[in-house]
Amino acid sequence: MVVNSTIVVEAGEVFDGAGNRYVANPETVGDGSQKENQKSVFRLQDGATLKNVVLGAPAADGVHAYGDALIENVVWEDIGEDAMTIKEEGHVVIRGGSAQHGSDKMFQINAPAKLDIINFTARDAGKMIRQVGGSTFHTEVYIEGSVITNMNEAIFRTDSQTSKVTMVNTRYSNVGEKWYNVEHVSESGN
Ligand code: DGU
Ligand code: CA
Ligand code: CA
Ligand code: CA
Repeated sequence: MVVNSTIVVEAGEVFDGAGNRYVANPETVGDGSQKENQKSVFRLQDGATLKNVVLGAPAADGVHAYGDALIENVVWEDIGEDAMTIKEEGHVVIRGGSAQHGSDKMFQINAPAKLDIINFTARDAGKMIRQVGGSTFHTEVYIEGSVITNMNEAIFRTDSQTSKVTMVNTRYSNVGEKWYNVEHVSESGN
């Protein structure tokens, strides 16, 4: 279906897309280019769940999370400006699903957060995870049971000396520097 204005998943609610494909109206939401200020296809309020959704092209500015969120079995067929942005402090869990074809970022962290990525397939982007440039807040990234291929720059890039990444039981290849400026890395079983 064509999304003409951002779909808001209210606090604590579950949006189950039942496997349907959602594409942005390029005129009103965003064309999926690298232009900033596109709107998101989905906006997740605190405690929202988004599941069983396919984001087709154009995917505009993807998914915006405002607080805690569960993003389960969501497939980005062609990442837009980016795939998912943490806009407000919270704990965001991405479980299952995949994302591909990003010109630059896949997951963008713009507020202090925990981001867990479990059983996810990430391929073909600039970097998988970026903490907003120049920020020094503390973020914790946890990656488990995932497959990561073809990142030009890194899996995680940050400018914060306190941010951490843990990666376990994950297969990866051709991921650039892997950890770009990350001071605290813990890995096992990869
Ligand atoms: O270059 O503000 O990529 O949320 C700085 C920009 C950048 C953000 C970010 C986002 O940090 O636009 O899409
Ligand atoms: Ca951006
Ligand atoms: Ca793309
Ligand atoms: Ca963006």
